[in-house]
Amino acid sequence: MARFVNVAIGQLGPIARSETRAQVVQRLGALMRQAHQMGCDLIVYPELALTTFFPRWYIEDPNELDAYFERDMPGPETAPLFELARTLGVGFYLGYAELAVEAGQTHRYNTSILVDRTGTIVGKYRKVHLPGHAEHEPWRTFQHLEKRYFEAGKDFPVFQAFGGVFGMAICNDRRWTETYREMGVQGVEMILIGYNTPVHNPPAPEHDDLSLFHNQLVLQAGAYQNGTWVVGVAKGGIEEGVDQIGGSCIVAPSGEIVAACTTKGDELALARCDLDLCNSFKDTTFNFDVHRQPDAYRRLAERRGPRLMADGTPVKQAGDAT
Ligand code: CDT
Repeated sequence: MARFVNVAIGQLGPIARSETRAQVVQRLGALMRQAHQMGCDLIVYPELALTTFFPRWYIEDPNELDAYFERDMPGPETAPLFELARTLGVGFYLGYAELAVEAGQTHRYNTSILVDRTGTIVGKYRKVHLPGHAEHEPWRTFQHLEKRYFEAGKDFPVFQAFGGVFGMAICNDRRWTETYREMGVQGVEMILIGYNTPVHNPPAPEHDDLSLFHNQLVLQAGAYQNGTWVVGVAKGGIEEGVDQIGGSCIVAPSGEIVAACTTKGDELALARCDLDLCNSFKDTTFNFDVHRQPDAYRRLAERRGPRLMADGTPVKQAGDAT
């Protein structure tokens, strides 16, 4: 039996700092209703989809910072979205800032969840590749303080859902080959990725004109090289003075874009995704069991880069005293 999943991109335009959770959940619900009318099983929302992208500010008041985080999921303000999902029979991916108390300790993560058509959470992912910086850098036109506000997640789990194998990633994760491959070796068939990407990257303004190209490049390469569907969803437009790219799209396992948004506002784009299309790639060119050579890739897990081992100690160079 064919395994089709009707997927909707639920792209968002800017969320103002003053916008309440209730107002945002209304917007998410409106997109979900439209997606349902068009026969969708699943809608994918962006990273940190419940608030403005607050890591652009250096926030010193802990109460102000914590107000951007969810302590419960669903919580009082997000429960209506879960109820709507259950009523309509539409699942969703949602990115949000998570405040978790684990063994008496408070942790903060940049998180996404996968919710099935009964409104039940079937997967949670915590962002691994946190971009930006940890200290206030006033020279920047805006901050990118993810390394200050979040702890990094530890792995890339996959989940049985919607009749297939699903994985999640968040924004900067999509630029890293390892993100896709970690899920590829677990047989992933669809990877859902929300993002907030400013057009301008203060340390590398020479990349600004390439920001949409790089978005497509990594989503398409990740899909093809792992024989998986990839769904990338933006929060786009000018949010609190920062211009963020749109470019949300659904990429087939062939690497081809099969649906895309054309604006930088709240917008749906849809595709009927056949999960069995993955097999054409997973059974041939990218049959990992036949062709991968993990023994030749050991440095990937051992080293962080040319100079440091994964634990942060320096790489021993030939000739170094032992
Ligand atoms: N949110 C997020 O991860 N944004 C980063 C900005 C990095 S600047 C190149 C991204 O990778 O889009």
